[in-house]
Amino acid sequence: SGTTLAPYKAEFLQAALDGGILKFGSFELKSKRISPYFFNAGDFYTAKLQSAVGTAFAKAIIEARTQFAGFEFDVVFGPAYKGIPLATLTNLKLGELDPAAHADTLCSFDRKEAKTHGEGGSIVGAPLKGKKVLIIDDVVTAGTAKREAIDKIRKEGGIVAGIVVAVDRQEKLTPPDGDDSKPMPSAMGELRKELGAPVFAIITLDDIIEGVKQKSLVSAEAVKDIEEYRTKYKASD
Ligand code: OMP
Repeated sequence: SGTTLAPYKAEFLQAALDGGILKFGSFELKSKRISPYFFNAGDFYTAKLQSAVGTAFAKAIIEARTQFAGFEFDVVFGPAYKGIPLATLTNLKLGELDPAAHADTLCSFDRKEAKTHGEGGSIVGAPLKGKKVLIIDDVVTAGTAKREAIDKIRKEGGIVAGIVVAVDRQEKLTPPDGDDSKPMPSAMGELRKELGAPVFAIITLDDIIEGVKQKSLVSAEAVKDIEEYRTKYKASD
């Protein structure tokens, strides 16, 4: 039952499971929610996994170019720290997979602390001024980390052309009164509305559940825990 994942999504999920990047257990998130799964993009540290993650981002972006009319960008930008290798690998693979469109696509990242000597500034790589910038990052839960990147890019004179992350956890935002039982939209959905630009992921929580069920890669108990978590925290959009 259910739909089959696109090959690039299934391959990415398999690589994340094989590499121990996607883990099952009990994890406290930045938001303090206790999650039965966690995706750690910092663990893509073998050549094979780096190739897999760069390829998956590049394919998701190439696919998105066919989906969203007018989606174009000059620079792929990775927010420090975890976004830095992700953006670099993505740009490398974009150029390899689609040289006609991406052989000259630019890449840059930010410093956590602005440098006051030498070349100075807080951006390393391609300058952002007047450029259309695609943000590449690991995971979106509440979207806080991505908002910081948007502010930084705008301060540098760049135009945010979109956001692509490895995993969209599809969780609802917490309302101001803290009542998590209320229906609420997702961080990805809110960012999409605010930017009026493509905001997408290689895989979503729905894809993860679909994929692990079809391949029986994960214990039935872990799948049940994740489905319960999805029911509890799933966003309304
Ligand atoms: P938000 O800024 O709330 O969207 O949280 C996203 C950040 O949380 C990521 O950039 C990670 O630092 C961390 N995180 C993960 O890396 N993987 C997960 O599966 C979940 C989180 C998280 O804490 O929500």
